Amino acid sequence: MLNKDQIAHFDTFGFVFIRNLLSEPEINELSLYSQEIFDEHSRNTGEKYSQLQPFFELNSKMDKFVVDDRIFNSVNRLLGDDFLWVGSEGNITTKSEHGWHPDRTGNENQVNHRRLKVMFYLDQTTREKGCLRVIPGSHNYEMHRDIINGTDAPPDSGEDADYIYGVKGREFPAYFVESNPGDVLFFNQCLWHAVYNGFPGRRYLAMKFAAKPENDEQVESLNKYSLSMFSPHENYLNSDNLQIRSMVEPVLKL
Ligand SMILES: O=C(O)CCC(=O)C(=O)O
Repeated sequence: MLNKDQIAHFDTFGFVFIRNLLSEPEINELSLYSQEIFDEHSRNTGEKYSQLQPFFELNSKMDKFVVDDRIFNSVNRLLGDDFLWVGSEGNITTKSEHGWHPDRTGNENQVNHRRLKVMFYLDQTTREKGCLRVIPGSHNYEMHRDIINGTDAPPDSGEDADYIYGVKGREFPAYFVESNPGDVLFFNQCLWHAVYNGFPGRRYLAMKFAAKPENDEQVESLNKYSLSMFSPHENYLNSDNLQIRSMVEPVLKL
């Protein structure tokens, strides 16, 4: 579980990156189960690269990672009680660049609604080779909006930015999340982030969560960005695991 300093890091900078959260056998197991899902998708569609959503929900062998204390209790610490399952992704990427963007934006009330992505990079990534870059603190509303106004993307277009304050995206000062298999990134989805120097076959998985929404505007934003969460996967709705059901059943009452 995250300690006090790690929580403070997340609160201030909008992310916390935990090295070696999963042991080598654990990450090998997660990679193996993920590959089973990717391979089945390839067999069914002929596609070599994939962006699959849902992902963890598809294979019950993955449940243990979702409810693992180091993950589940950390999410609880970051989002508070009664947090919700939003969904999950498995990606084999091809693009070498994914310009600057936040996954979620909106007004102050919506940006302050905590939505969290827990990311597992299955391949090593470095500054020169496709690591995620984040702008620390850019989940804070004022900075979040300032950056929107400082990019070359049309305001509120949702488009990725090539320039921020006139600086070319790949040159913009950032924190480089250089990841080795087993490292886990917890990040606020309002944080500005980008990827440069990506390579084909780069794999990452993500679990997505939201704090219990406190008002209609926050529910509206969940509807806008995460409509599929309102129809939770049947494997989760019918799960024997109480922790899994605790994250999906309340969604049906929103
Ligand atoms: O490819 C990655 O590492 C992250 C992609 C991204 O920007 C996102 O998931 O929002």
